[in-house]
Amino acid sequence: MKKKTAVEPEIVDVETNQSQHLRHLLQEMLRIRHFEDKCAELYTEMKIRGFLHLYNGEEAVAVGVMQALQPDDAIVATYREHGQAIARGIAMNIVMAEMFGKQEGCCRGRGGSMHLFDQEHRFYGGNAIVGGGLPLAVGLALADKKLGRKRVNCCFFGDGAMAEGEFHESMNLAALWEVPVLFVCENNQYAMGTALKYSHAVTNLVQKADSYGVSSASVDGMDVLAVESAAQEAAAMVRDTGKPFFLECVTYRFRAHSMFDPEFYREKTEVEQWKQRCPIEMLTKKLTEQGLLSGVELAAMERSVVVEIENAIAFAEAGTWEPTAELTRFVYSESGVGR
Ligand SMILES: Cc1ncc(C[n+]2csc(CCOP(=O)(O)OP(=O)(O)O)c2C)c(N)n1
Ligand SMILES: [Mg+2]
Repeated sequence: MKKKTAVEPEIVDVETNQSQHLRHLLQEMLRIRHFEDKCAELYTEMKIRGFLHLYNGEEAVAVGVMQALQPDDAIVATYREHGQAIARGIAMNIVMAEMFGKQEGCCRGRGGSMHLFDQEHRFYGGNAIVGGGLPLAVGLALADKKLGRKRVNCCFFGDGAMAEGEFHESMNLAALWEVPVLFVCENNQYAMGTALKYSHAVTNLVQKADSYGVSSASVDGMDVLAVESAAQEAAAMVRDTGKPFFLECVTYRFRAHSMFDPEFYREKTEVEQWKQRCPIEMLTKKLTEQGLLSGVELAAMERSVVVEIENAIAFAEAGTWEPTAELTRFVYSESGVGR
């Protein structure tokens, strides 16, 4: 047998790496989709309480953007953030336990669906206030600038947030101070029951970034590969220049705004039309046509996702409620206290 020497170059099969990566993207989107569908069921069973906003249809945005981020980068999200948390790598067990309100959750069950937070993953929430994450991201970016750290602070927010004062103040300061924020607008065309055209005088959203002198791009948010490549370019620009960038991802939510929404404001045919461009189905089709995914592989992928979710539910069910004696803990900050 030929002995391998230290100087022999590694044979890297680029083709295999690429196809593995594509399958990884598909798997990540499937994990989010199934997680969300299960959460809807658990909500009707009253295992999950409070408000619940699901991400079905928008998976390509979180998964695509997350590929461009490094472990040191920070993420700020909205109340529709399960997808970002899962794609960032926060264990599904921990996310599910948080949804159940159990102590084993990432916020000891005190945050729930809308307030997922995880220090280790630099995941700064989960925010119930529309536009509330925007100034936080600018603050995080200002800290990076002051400390001379080349990091990206990625802020996800909805089209509705762009009608809020906080969006305009944050864009203005980010541009003025030249701080590294990647603004990612998830334009799903609606803010609750209000279509974009009823709340924005100018519906071309990138124009708003242009008006602050912030570089921008708009991408098909149903195409995970397009999102990934736009996000790679945008994140590289933010990291290299230390300046903000605005990325609009045009997407659509397949489910209602929250669990209390009869959806009187949109036609079923419109929803069906968007479902024709389901990000998961589009990538599955692409991989299958290119011979990179067989039916057996897809079934195995789906099975592993189902098992992961079942395990997460079992973990959450077996979790503990925080004792009432601890009710006032964390009301004031306690330094050095872990999760
Ligand atoms: C400051 C503030 N105003 C109003 C609300 C009520 N509210 C909750 S979600 C929402 C719509 C936001 O839409 P968008 O930003 O497009 O996000 P999406 O739900 O579409 O992901 C509104 C108005 C709120 N939570 N915070
Ligand atoms: Mg919206």
